Amino acid sequence: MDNKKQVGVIQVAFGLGGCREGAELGPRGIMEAGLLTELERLGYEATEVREAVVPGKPQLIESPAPGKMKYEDEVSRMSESVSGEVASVIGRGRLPIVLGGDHSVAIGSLFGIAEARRNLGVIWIDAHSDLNTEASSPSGNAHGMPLAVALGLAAFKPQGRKAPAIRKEKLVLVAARDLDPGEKALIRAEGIACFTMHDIDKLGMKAVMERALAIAGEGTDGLHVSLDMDSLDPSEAPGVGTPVPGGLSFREAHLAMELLAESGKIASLDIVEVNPTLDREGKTARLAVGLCASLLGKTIL
Ligand code: 6HN
Ligand code: MN
Ligand code: MN
Ligand code: MN
Repeated sequence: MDNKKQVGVIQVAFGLGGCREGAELGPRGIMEAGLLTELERLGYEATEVREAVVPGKPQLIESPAPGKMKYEDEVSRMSESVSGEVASVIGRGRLPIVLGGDHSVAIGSLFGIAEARRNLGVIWIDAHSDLNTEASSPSGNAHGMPLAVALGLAAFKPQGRKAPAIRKEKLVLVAARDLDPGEKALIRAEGIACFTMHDIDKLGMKAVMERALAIAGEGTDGLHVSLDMDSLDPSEAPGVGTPVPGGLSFREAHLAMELLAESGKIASLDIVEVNPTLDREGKTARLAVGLCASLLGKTIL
């Protein structure tokens, strides 16, 4: 596996895939909460910081068409830049950390990573399943669609990239509690592993992560963790665009990261949906940094 002591941070200041303004300020919020200092403390050297090229809001905003992704062109250009940055960070033996931005930035990371690792395992930690296609989406928002795009189920295809980027057998959803009807039907029909909050309540996070690792971690050549900060309970992570009550506690989220770190299989990471304009004095951004540290090997003792 790659030299794990070098990382590349890719800032993606993009929020047009979500429904509220402010997610585009997420990367800056996370950096200001001390991500680089924390990485240095963990022994990561010469961390490289890059910025994806992201389009702003278009002058002329098309009226949203049913069955179409909102800001499709902007999402397309953003994805192209992010996947290029991610592929180049991996190409130089570094572990990519993609800072969102809304969760549509993961379209870029998944397609970029897939270039290097065709046999990718994915752990998606999120209140939502982000499996909407343009047809099933209630909102048209791209941040509800990245997994459908990566699985090759959506009409939207990233330019010049081979879909699917991931395999449904090697995808695990964790912390789900707000699924749209089309998403539920898809999870059942495709047999996608989904550990809901109900499962976490019943089994405990340790058992859930062991099962998740058995599904996504075995027979794959590296694990991608996509951490949507709305997986946490809004009392811990108020600064997100689509909060859903009944989420992960502070310790459940850290334990998940610690167990993933112990697996030794983590090859890439997204931290998304931090919205500093909705945050309370940087609480969500600081939690994001703490969780990233736990995932990259920080232990209590
Ligand atoms: N996220 N399922 C809803 C939708 O609009 O498709 C919410 C999606 C939220 C996406 O938080 O990354
Ligand atoms: Mn999400
Ligand atoms: Mn979410
Ligand atoms: Mn919903």
